[in-house]
Amino acid sequence: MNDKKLIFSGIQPTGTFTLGNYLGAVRNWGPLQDEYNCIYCVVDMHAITVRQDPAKLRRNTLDSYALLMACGIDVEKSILFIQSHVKTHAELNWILCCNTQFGELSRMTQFKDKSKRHPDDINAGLFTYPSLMAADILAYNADLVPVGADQKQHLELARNIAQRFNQRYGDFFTVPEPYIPEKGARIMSLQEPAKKMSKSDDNPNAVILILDDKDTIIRKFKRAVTDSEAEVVYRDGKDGINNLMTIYSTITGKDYAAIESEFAGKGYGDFKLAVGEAVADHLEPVRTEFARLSQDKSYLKECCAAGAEKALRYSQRIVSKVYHKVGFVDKG
Ligand code: ATP
Ligand code: LTN
Repeated sequence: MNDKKLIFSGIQPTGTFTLGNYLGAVRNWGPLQDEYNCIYCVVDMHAITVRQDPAKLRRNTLDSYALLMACGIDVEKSILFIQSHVKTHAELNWILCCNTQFGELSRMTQFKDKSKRHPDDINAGLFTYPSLMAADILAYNADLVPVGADQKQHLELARNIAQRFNQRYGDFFTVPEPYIPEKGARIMSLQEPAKKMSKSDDNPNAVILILDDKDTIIRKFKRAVTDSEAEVVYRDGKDGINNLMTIYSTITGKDYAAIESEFAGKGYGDFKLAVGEAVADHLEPVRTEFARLSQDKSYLKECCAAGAEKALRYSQRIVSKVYHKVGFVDKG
């Protein structure tokens, strides 16, 4: 490759992407392609840390791949692949698991949250999820990882794992930096604005899916939980309105002051409608492109195969060196 810095990021195929996934992560991935070497991954191995229906997971994985393309990832510029297609992730995961502490994993808030949500299936994969995420990143020696704010803790752990490995075996891994957007890094649920918007929320009204049609998007925004005042201002304690203002600001590029004056003297109804329309119009091209791409399954599969081959070639070199460093006998 060239001397540009390397970006790596991943998204779970646990359903259609939400507006949170889009604004916090995926929307930023496309524009990075010109300045960096980019590697993006649909992390199906992470998805099975919670129970998945196999047929649905298969469908969601290919759909997620197509959605990433529809959101602007160009398979000619970036490497785009499915995690389970590239065996180096699982191989490096084991070694990194042996360099991750039980105590570190126990402190992960995502593990605590998901254990609470699935008390009957607190499996070892859910616990070691962050080691696999570190393997995804370190298998390419990525410099930067663009994610939403909720992934900051996992990334800190990936950095610690890299540093620990480097101390034990000699400097080898690049210690990756998080790349978190200033605005949109934490989009909240429309129904419980103190909670993050999440793909796996059971309440469909809490979540805008990026493939929702215009009427659905507007309806969901109209029902968004706000407060009993009637002032469109960004202020502590107004979680619902703050969230809508963040969404509107991220989509339109207007700052909070401009939004406040645009809606001065108007009610929440007008504001919610404006947010809904702006979001729906912004997402329209993504929906159209997804519909086009998802009709051509054989093209998608070709892209997946080509992406996996490139990812394997790249990561194999790094993981072979790791095997040697930890003392595994070379195959010769
Ligand atoms: P799940 O509900 O299945 O755990 P999720 O919606 O949290 O999934 P992930 O696949 O875990 O989504 O995350 C993909 C990317 O989207 C990550 O970079 C994550 O930080 C980002 N992201 C997820 N939710 C939000 C949100 N509400 N606001 C901003 N970014 C988000
Ligand atoms: N844990 C991430 C998904 C993920 C990821 C990664 C993100 C898996 N591997 C590597 C960045 C880099 C999440 O979004 N929940």
